[in-house]
Amino acid sequence: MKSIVILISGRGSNMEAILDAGLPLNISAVISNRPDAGGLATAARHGVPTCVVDHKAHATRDAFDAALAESIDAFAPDYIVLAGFMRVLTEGFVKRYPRRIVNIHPSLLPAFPGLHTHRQALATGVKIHGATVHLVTPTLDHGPIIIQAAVPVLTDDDEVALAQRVLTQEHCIYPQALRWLAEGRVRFTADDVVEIAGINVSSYLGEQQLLVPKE
Ligand code: NHR
Ligand code: GAR
Repeated sequence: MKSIVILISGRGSNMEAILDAGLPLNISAVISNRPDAGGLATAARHGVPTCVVDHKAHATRDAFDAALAESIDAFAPDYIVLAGFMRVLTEGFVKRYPRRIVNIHPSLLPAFPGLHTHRQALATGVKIHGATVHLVTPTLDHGPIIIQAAVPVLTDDDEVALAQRVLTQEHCIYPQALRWLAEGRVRFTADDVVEIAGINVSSYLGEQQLLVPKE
């Protein structure tokens, strides 16, 4: 069975969805860059080893990423799973784990990379928003896309309401993406586009119910 290490910075609801999904994966550890991350207690409750690599204890991004890599490598995971992990990783770190770092980003990439995606979506006036699971490359939020989920933006939405609607979908698509990785179904075309062996992802997405309000 393949193994993963999950990196978090906060609440850890995506991490918990992954722990609860019964995936055919060994979850070797949860690592947080913040000692006060709520997700650490949740991981411990699930019996998963935890550790903290505090970015504030390191003078540079290179020093933090070196310490993070050392902690990760002790578990020798197949994949590194970013679940609400809030530190941009250096090119050196990303290149150490080619196609082995996965992230969930709360927008329909390539729209709204970076931070405050729900605020960006509301300010732009998009009517459809969502979340993306992708592989991490040195360019922030630009790696090959594994799965996406869409939600409607409703007239009365504020950032909190929209974030909650997206988060519900995140908890569904992240375990699904990791199941495909666990099963060895994730392939890449010559252009680095992801294909899922044996699954038509479009039909999978077609099962989602977008709410279209009546007149
Ligand atoms: N690193 C690389 N190289 N590539 C990606 O695609 C990455 C990454 C590291 C994290 C997650 C990401 C997201 O899904 C992610 C993807 C943090 C920031 C950020 O600006 C941006 C994007 C993401 C995560 N962080 C600030 C920083 O200075 C700190 C913000 C904070 O601590 O609250 O690192 O959106
Ligand atoms: C999630 O919405 C995740 O997509 C997002 O932060 C939230 C973390 O929640 N990630 C980013 O914004 C990365 N920059 P969680 O800790 O409860 O999973």
